[in-house]
Amino acid sequence: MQDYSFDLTGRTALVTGSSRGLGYAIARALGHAGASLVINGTNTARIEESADSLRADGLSVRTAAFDVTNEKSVVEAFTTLDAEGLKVDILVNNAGIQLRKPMIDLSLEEWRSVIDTNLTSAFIVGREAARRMIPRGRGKIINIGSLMSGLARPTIAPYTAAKGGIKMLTQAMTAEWAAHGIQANAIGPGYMLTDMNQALTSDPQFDAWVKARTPSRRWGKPEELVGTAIFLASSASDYVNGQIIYVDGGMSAVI
Ligand code: GCO
Repeated sequence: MQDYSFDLTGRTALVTGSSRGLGYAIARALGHAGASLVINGTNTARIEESADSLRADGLSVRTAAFDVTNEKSVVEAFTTLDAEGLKVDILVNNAGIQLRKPMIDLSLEEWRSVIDTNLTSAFIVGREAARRMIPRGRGKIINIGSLMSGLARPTIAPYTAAKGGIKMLTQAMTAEWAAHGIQANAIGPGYMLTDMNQALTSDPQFDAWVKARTPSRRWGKPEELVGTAIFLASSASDYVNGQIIYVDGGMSAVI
């Protein structure tokens, strides 16, 4: 009988941008579901610290410090994992930044830094992972999109464009890789209580707007997103492909 469980035992998961926030929460949950972890970031000290706290939780963790926007360092990181016989079965493209500024005041460099980190990175890291998953005939790719994969608000244009791109990149991955046994899907977090949203949660007006605009009348907690990640990383989602699952308290469903 084919295993359609949520058990990730024997699988290895690479989560980009996983030293804190949503990435850390997702990595921790995949670890507790049985996966061995490769956590990533650019700040070596910070990912070592995060790795230690995950190991203290009894999880098997390896760190991989590389810049997801730098093609050479991504290729080198995967070559190092290959040399150690480490196969990435599950890739979570989570690394991302936010920049809040009216578009007319935005420089091309600022635009490009957000697009590179939030979109191009998923192509670069996704391509390296798929080059290894395709010969194995199986693999899971989970791209972290956003409510902004389908909706916009003022002052976050590059982020919105990148997250919209993530939704369609996910579908493009499905179009090219599903026949090789890869499932590529996305998650669209709503307004979550993360460091990235610190400036918003501490703004009483914005806080009130989120609570009024969200059908669940509250912000989401990172832990409320990880179940969806485990589902999309496991055999339970073997026939789910090219989808985005919004975890947003109903915000994208209701005007
Ligand atoms: C903002 C926030 C959002 C959230 C999230 C919502 O400035 O509106 O940063 O972009 O982070 O993406 O899904």
